[in-house]
Amino acid sequence: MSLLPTAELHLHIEGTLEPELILALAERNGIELPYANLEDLRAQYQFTDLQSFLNLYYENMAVLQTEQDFADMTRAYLRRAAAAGVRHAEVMMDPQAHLSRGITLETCVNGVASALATSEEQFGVSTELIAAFLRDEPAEEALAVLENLLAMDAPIIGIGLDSAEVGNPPRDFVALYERAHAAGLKCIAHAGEEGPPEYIREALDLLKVARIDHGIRCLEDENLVERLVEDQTPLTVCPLSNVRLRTVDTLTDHPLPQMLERGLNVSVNSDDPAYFGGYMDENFNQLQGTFAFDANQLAQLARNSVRSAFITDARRRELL
Ligand code: ES4
Ligand code: ZN
Repeated sequence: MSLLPTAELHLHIEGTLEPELILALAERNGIELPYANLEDLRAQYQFTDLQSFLNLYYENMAVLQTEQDFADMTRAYLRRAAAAGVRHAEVMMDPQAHLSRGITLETCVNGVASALATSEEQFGVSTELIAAFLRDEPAEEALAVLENLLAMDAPIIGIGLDSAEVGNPPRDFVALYERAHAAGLKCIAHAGEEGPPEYIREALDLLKVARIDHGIRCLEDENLVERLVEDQTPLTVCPLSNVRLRTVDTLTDHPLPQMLERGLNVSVNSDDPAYFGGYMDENFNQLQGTFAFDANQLAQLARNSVRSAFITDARRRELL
């Protein structure tokens, strides 16, 4: 299958840390990992739900110590994304996951941002950076980190909300999002991945987000679906992620075809590709193998990603 030119809108840069790079950075930084070798590490990648993945995801971040580490991880993603047909990437990072380990905001932000800055020239992939906040940590902490990002004039275009969803509803983060809106930042949030449709409503009504990350559980609420169709709210769906985190049983059971059919503005994204079995191209390949989408459906998915991106109309025209 030929590669579709796409925008990747739902991507956690820490989720692109491949096992080989984890071991190389551990070696470079003299960090002891609880795994003897690559095979041992790879054996950990069997998840039962979101939390079981997050445990390993946060643990593996221990190897990220210097700006160079963050830049190397980011550059590896951009190279791979370009090979997967991605032409524009909006990259989330989790500053709190690094601050809590004693890594400064400057180290993690500048490291990621330095690789993003050369991406268009190096890989033909335009980029934006989004700071995501951990919903299973106190909202006051998130707000303090946002203030620090603003004070250092961090090159972020927006904010997101991620980590363990159930029990950590959007309504707890109203002050954070009010601050972000006032600062002119774009606002997105994970909702309806493991959490109920009500969380999608809260993200829209209380946080006033422009996009929903995942959103697949909207299908349980007919009124919500109608609203999302009417407003053409972008839903950044991650098929391989949903399978690996057992949100759906198998790819065959994934609601993406149904979502497309209903006229929802859905795009395909890789989420944490080093953990979930594939980058953008592999997501499309497996969707194609499972659902045999026709050219129109494939083009619609690619077009949805471009029209939902935080880019200028000029760049949008280049990509459409
Ligand atoms: C995440 Cl798949 C997913 N869901 C929520 N938070 C996350 N952080 C990284 N990947
Ligand atoms: Zn995600």
